[in-house]
Amino acid sequence: MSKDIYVTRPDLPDLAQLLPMLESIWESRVLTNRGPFHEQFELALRDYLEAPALSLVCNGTAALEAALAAAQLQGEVITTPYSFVATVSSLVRSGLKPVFVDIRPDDLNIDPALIEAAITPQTSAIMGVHVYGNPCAIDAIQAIADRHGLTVIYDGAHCFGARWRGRQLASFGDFTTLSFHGTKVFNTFEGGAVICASEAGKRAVDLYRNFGIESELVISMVGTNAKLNEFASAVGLLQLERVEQVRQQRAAVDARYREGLHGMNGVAALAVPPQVEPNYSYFPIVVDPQSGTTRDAIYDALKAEQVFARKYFYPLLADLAMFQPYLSGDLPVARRMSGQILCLPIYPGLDPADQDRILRIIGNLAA
Ligand code: T4K
Repeated sequence: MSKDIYVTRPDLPDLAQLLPMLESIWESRVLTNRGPFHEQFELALRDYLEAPALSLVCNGTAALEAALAAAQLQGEVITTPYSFVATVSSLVRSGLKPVFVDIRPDDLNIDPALIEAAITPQTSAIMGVHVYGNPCAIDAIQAIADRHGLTVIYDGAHCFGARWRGRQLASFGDFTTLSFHGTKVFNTFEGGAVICASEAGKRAVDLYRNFGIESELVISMVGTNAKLNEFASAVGLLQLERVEQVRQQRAAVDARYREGLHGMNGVAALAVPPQVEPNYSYFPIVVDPQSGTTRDAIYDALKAEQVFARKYFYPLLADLAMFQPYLSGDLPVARRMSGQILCLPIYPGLDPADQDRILRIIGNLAA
């Protein structure tokens, strides 16, 4: 019987390298609150990501909420229905009203041509998601934001290390949030960061993540506890050394899938947009239901062979009961694509023989 294969398998640094770092934590007893590994990791990450300013936080959801708080938004935020639930729940938890705008079928990101029609006097920001690490229409979104005086926030949970026009994708917008969850292309077990266009933005995130505490006697904003601890920071420092190696290993998996899918009937890999250097964080395929097979049939066939692909992102966020109050208008592209998408396993060390088996299972249905 073959082993279970999941959509991802976390990549870990060498334990022998981590142990001395743990010893130093045990020695110092500095566990959190901007310890030495935190400070080192924050600077190293800022440099690696070519970020104007960066604050570490404890996960990608906290990063979203910190960015929203730092931007001091009110009213409505235009966003996408095609994402992980945290994107929209962070808006609602921050007292903001999500306004859903449909996506483009080619990259599954918010459609800039539809944004302006959704702007009202209550709109304060546009929040796009660089889904699977593919860039939103950055220039078009910025132009709209400039015309209407809106803040631009990107949920960059998928975009670690991806580049667009030679520049780190995470470095665009007023704020970009990152996730270092165990399932992500760069993980610190749990973790995240907010990249800020300004030092003032970083100061606000720094305050927010530490209860709004300025000094022992001054607490100046309603904040939370969203700090990254020393263990995660030590892991992050080691992971940074491995980014390029991991990217290359993922690239090989990506290439093998693309070659194997070539010529299959009704099943295609999502294309990499122009001017993008991918991070290979996900491997989404799009299944054309007119072709005789369906996304769900492929999902089920893989599952029967202990391959656990994932329907990221189905169901559509706008269809979740808790977000129904915010649904206005139709979202035909997002609804259609969320029924056609399937993310195949991709991670360093995925056995090529297992990949070929996955391709054979798909090929049997997409003949
Ligand atoms: N914005 C976007 C666009 C996001 O995609 C996410 C997170 C966020 C914001 C929020 O960031 P965080 O607050 O999470 O930092 C997973 C992840 O939990 C979530 O981080 C991620 N997006 C989302 C797309 O996927 P699940 O519920 O599908 O994860 P789970 O536990 O089913 O894991 C998938 C597979 O990975 C498992 O079947 C086995 C493997 N796995 C997982 C974990 C956690 C392991 O082998 N080891 C592990 O430790 O949500």
